[in-house]
Amino acid sequence: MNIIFKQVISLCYIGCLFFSWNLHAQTILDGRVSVDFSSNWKFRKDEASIDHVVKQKVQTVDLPHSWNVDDVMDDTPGYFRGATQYQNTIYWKTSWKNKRIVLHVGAANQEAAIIVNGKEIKAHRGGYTAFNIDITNNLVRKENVKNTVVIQVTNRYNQDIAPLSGDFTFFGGIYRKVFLLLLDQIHFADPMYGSSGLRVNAKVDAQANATINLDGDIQNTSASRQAVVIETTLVDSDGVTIKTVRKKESLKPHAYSNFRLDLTDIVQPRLWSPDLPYLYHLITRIYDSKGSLLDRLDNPVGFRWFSFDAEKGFFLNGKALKLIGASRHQDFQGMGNAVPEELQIQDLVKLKAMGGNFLRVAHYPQDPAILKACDSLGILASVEIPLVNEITESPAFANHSFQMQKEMIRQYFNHPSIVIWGYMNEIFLRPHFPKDKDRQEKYFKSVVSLAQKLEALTRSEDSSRYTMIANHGNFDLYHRTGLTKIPMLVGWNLYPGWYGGKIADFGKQLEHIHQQLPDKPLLVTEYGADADYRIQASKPIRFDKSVEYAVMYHQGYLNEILQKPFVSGGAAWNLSDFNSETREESMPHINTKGLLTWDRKAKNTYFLYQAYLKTEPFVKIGITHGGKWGVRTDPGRALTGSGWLQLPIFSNADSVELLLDGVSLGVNKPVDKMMVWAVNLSRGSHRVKAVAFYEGKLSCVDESVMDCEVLPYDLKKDKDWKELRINAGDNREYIDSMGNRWFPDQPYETGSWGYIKGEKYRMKNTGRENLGTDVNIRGTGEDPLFQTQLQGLESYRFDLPNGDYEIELFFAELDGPNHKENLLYDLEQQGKKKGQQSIDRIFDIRIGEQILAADVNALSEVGAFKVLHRKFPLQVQGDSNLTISFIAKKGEPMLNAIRLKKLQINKP
Ligand code: GCB
Repeated sequence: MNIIFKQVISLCYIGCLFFSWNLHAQTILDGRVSVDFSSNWKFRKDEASIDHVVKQKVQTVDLPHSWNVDDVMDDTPGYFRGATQYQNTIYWKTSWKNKRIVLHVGAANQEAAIIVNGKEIKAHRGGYTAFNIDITNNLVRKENVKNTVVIQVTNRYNQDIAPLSGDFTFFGGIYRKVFLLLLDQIHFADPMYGSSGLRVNAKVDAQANATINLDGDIQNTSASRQAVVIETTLVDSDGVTIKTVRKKESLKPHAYSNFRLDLTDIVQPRLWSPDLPYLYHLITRIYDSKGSLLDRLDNPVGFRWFSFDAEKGFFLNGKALKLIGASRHQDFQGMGNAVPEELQIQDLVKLKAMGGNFLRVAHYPQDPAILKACDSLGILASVEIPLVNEITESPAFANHSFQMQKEMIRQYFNHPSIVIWGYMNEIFLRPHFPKDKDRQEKYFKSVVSLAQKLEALTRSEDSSRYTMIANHGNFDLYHRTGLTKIPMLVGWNLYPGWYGGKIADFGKQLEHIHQQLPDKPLLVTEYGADADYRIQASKPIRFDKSVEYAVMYHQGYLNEILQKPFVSGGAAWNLSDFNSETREESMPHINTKGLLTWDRKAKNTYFLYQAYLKTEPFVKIGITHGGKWGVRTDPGRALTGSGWLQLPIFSNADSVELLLDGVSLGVNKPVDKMMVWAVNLSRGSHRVKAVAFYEGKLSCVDESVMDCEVLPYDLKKDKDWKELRINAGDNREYIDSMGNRWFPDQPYETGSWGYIKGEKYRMKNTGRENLGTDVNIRGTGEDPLFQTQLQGLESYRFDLPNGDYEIELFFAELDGPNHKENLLYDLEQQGKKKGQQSIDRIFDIRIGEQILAADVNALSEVGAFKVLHRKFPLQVQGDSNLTISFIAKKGEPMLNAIRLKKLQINKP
């Protein structure tokens, strides 16, 4: 590929200069130029891995790129984790004669080797930080001569590189952009850690005395000693110069030199805070002895001071501030981790719009654009390296961890939004040697010793921020091993009311931790509940994965976090749903704890946060997937085709008035920022309007059009129903990918419809609240519909008017051997075995004496965890009822879903 330098974006990964430059231009601008080298890479996979057939054809791809976008979503367990290569071409230009050409790779997961013209010149390990490699001497430096650059990348398991395991997908690829930096012989550079070479330490005290200590490295690649002037200028956001300092340096040939410049007596600077994230800029330049510019970098400067207090929480600029926000994973639906920057930044815009002031960048460093957005939006951040669940007790593992920690700190150092460096997450979740207690104690000691070293390293790299380790709820283990003593701040990932226990246990757990560690500042680094946006529950219970339960859960947690002064803050897990290939549950491969969906649509939990956190008036009528609401009739209402709906409304107002089709339904007061309004609705479309009042004054409104589907109770009297969709063996409603709502089933009542006999399927070997199985149902995306089941039913009866109908029956065998491991995070289930014996069942389906289907055996016909679908046209005559009988021949009959369509009603 010929690099066409039509447009050169100088990002310098810190500064942000925009200018155009043509490849054929004779002169190159002074200073550094950054050329986007992300297009037209020839990509191919190199070896077979797991059971995927590879050695694929060469594809042309642009960066960011990931090779796991599709295979993480298929029904085959695992995804390609192996070797690949990306190849591109650089045509040398004479105008580059005096330049150094540095390849800057934003991120390649997780091991990369750079080969230029057949020679390997650098390897980098670790998938979440950037690296630079000066390739000048490896290029054939003749006009228009082709140079080949190959980047070999593998995301294979490597026991020496973190993360070893985790509840997220290790997408392979060069998933951030690659740039060619065209630099002068003398330039800012970091010899080892991929940073720009500048570390800006801006300090301000309570009396508003501010200083900036600038620490930097310059590389002189020339063969002679060079006299230079280094100059740094602080400008305000309008570009007005506040202060400039400069110094002369004499740079040794072929060497790096360190320099320090201090800007003192910066009087009364404007402070940086979430409310007013005021940014200054520090522009640092190198000039040669004749005054020509050699290099220039821009860095944001935010003046702020902060502290964590074990009793009183977090303080910013002398004022208490509860840190509230979310953790973020970096993937996006249909893209893996290869997400354009503009889209990533939207996450931060959404976090800010939620009222959040804190981002936990979890569990690894993310695109610098994310931290840049935190700086400019006023979101405080913690960043960490991916030491998750476990370690390898090897010097290689430790050394890579140190390298990653240093890369993270140096590459992200200049972001004023960062207040915390983290380095371990739930590191005792997967303790090695479970059967050998003595050896396990040694393993714990290895972890503690690694933590001590990382702690020392972090403090020596940056004494201006706090250090943090995030632990899971096993307090005693972290406490007794001494891990809680090491960092300056301890993070806790707490899930009572989700994986086990009750929501109310959360507050008690916090009290307990605080009592045991009274001197240690505490942050709730994770809490969350699965919220599959397609599932709705009128009586939410733990682990039902309904959005309604998640709303209750977050409400309970927010109350505790906001009320307890010793809690510095909380980060909801997670800002958005994210991919975790090994997870199954209701939405296979997705962790649905997001406040936003995987493609970043708001769930009702997000609106709850807005109601809690926004300072301006806020009211929002809850939403439902696909915009259709489900209303259930009761016997008395059958004629009108109407029923009651529990409508959630989120608001920080004193009171809210609700209007339905222009008619007031009265005024209510939100409790804990929400209300669930029982609204009587008929089939069809309705306009609802919520009007919020503060101190008696109307302040804001929200309006919405509700499209209501009414579930008929009396199929004869209710003339307008067209289709009855039933989610058998389930209490929850499910909205399928076509936007159709499947209602919970009910036992048969005279004059209505329902099952006769039968019980809801429950997973065996589990103590958890369970609704059906948590195993992926293969060949369908509608898992929640088929994961539940009615077992041992005798018949399903509908009292119907005479006419023509179509009935569809869906069966899925939910027991049988499966590949699934217990979810590691579900601590209650550890040690319990998955993979039950198949149940042998055969049954006939009949209507009266007529056999609809004989010897139904889902296991032999389609196999376990797959859907068997049967459809029958039917005529109902005579006694006006349709009874579908399930006659057991072996085992118990079962039914997962049923759909009845009305085709034509006979005239009486
Ligand atoms: C945790 C982990 C996080 C998981 C989360 C969950 O404690 O730190 O990586 O994704 O729980 O959803 O179970």
